[in-house]
Order: sequence, then structure tokens, then C-alpha cells
Amino acid sequence: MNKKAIITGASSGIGEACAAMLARIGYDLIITGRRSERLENLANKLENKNTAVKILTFDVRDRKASKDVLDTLPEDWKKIDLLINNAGLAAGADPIQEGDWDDWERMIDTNLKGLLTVSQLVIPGMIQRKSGHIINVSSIAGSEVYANGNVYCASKHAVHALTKGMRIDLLPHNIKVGSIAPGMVETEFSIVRYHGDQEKADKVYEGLTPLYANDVADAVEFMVTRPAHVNVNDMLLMPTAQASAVYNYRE
Ligand code: NDP
Ligand code: 8X3
Repeated sequence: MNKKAIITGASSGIGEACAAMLARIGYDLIITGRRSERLENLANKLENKNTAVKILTFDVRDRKASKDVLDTLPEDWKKIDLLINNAGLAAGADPIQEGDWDDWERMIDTNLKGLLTVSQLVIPGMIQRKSGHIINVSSIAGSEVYANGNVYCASKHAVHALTKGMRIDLLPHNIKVGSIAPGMVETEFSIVRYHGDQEKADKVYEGLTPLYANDVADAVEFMVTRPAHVNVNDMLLMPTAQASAVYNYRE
């Protein structure tokens, strides 16, 4: 029987690329997000005789909906081996004194509380089976802070701290916990951050080659294919043209 992975935010970007990678290496998938049409298209692409795919459509900010939807999984699908906590976003890029409360709430409720919600639903089964692997998608913004990144950076610093905390608490239960922290990845991330302003989003990647979602999935593949006794705690993955959160080299 294939191992089972649940990926939050599989409807685009890094989550979608991780789903494709996991299908390729033999996982059955639970793909989640709010945009059901995207998830259906992805399931159609990935499902075949070797890969089973379940779609769960829910907003990770809604605890009750998250629980209700996960509860609908058949018993054998509840035996989740791998959780990738990927759903997340940046909303806005303003100095703190001009920040928008709704943007802040979206980021904290998704990046932090959403990660906790899904983790809390999945961890008990892993503890029962004394086996599991959780990978949290953090960011270079989880270890550095840049101008106008304030609340997004805070949310990813929290993801970093939570990863460490989860790793300690889940140690006696044989559950691996790690994080992947990418620098710039060209996905829908900047379009979301700039509230749909494509021109502003394109500027983020102008003059340099960023990471692509598949590059991050490659790194996650390394993390999930280590032997049982090896855990990758945290991986920082940057474009060659980006030395830190603030030092980029643009042609
Ligand atoms: P995308 O915008 O392409 O993907 C974000 C995913 O998160 C989508 O599938 C979206 O699905 C899902 N999502 C967002 N909000 C919610 C919600 N409330 N409930 C459920 N799902 C949600 O961006 P990325 O792939 O780049 O982002 C993925 C992760 O990577 C994020 O955590 C981001 O912070 C992190 N990251 C991104 C970097 C980058 O430069 N792109 C760098 C470092 C980290 P839907 O809209 O269908 O709900
Ligand atoms: C996304 C990358 O540099 O915008 O986490 O924080 S960055």
C-alpha cells in the first residue's frame, strides 16, 4: 500500500509541485485548498493506476470546516504518513504604521493558526501509529526581517519556532518534523501579496532568476526520502541570485 500525504495549499505553486513530486515517488495524495476546480484539475493530472488522490476543499482558517472535512476521509485515508503544511500567503507590503488589519489577520490566521489547525487534526493519528513526518513551509522570512515584511516575517518566524517546538514535543512519538525555508519562488505568491497587481508582482522577479516551485519540491523530495533514522530539521533554499532576504543581484 502506498504511503499517504496531505498537502495544504496544493491548488498552486509549491504545494502543487510537491503533490506532483509525491505522486511520482509513490505516495497517495490528499490535496487541499479553497479552489476546488484547481484541485480537480490537479487530481485528474495526477491520478493513475499507481496514485490515488482525494480532494478536500476547505479554508484552513475555519477550524470547524477543517475538522468536518477531514472527518469525511475513509478510515484507511486517515492513516496519514506525511503532512506538508504549505498553505500560506503574504498580504500587503507596507510599513507597520500603514499596515492593513485585514491583511494582518489573513496572514496570522492562515500561516500560523491554519498550520496549527491542520496539525492538531493530523498529529493524533501519527502518535497512535508511532510514525509520521511533518514538513512546515517556512521562508527566509522566518529567519530574517526586511522592510515592509513585518507581519509576514513575524508569521514565518512563528512557523520556525513552532517547527522546533513540534519537533521536541513529538520526539517520543517517532514523528519527524522539519521545515523548508525558501527565498524568492515565482508562484502566485506575489500576485496574492499585491492583491492581484500583476505588474507589481512581476517586478519582484525582474532581472534575476528566482526559484521555481519544482526547485522547492526537489528539496522536499530529499527531505522525505531520507532513511527512517535521518531527519532534515530545516532547509534554507535560495536562488543563486539571492544572498539573503535583502541582498539580490539583478542584471
Ligand atoms: P501560491 O499563492 O502559489 O500558493 C498558496 C497556496 O496556499 C494555494 O494553494 C492556496 O490555495 C493556499 N491557501 C492560501 N490561503 C489558504 C487558506 N486560507 N486555506 C487553504 N488554503 C490556502 O504561493 P506559494 O506556493 O509560493 O506559497 C506556498 C507557501 O510557500 C506559503 O506558505 C508561502 O508563505 C511559502 N513561501 C513562498 C515563497 C515565495 O517566494 N513564493 C518563499 C518562501 C515561502 P487556495 O487559494 O486554493 O485556497
Ligand atoms: C516569501 C519570500 O522574500 O518575500 O516567503 O519573504 S520573501
